[in-house]
Amino acid sequence: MASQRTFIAIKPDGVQRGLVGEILMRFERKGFRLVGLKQITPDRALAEAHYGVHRERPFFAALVDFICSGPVVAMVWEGHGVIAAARMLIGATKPLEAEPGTIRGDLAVDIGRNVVHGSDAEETAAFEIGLWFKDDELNDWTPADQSWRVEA
Ligand code: D4T
Repeated sequence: MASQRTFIAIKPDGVQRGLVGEILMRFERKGFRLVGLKQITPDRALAEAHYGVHRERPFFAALVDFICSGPVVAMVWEGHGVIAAARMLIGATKPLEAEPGTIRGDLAVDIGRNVVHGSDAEETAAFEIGLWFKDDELNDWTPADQSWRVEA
């Protein structure tokens, strides 16, 4: 399994509800490594670019308003299979259908307030990381206990 990077964002509802530590902890405990982290209140251009694929959908305007409504905690996580694994940790888009034990299954009830975003594929991960982060904001590092996380 190859090492990958994915873009994860704690949306304004997660920040307002004081869930930043809880959400971060789930990725950290799983064994992934944090290579980028910042808090940013997105402007409309950033939010519209991020959700550009949904431009024609009826919920687009409300979604952009929501994402721009307050601070977002933007992160890049790295590890073996992290893109799909992060989506599993996050759970289904509709929180009432998300499995207990997932972030949305445990912490959210409304699709428009589903607390966290995660890239859905390698292409979107590369696009979203480039959109939210400059290269020099990302850290290449190896945890000292790496051999206790993955077999060589
Ligand atoms: P994100 O992109 O935020 O990780 O969510 P998902 O990947 O799980 O889901 P998505 O792209 O289909 O939706 C993006 C974003 O839009 C909100 N949304 C979605 C909404 O408010 N109403 C809707 O009907 C849908 C489908 C929630 C997530």
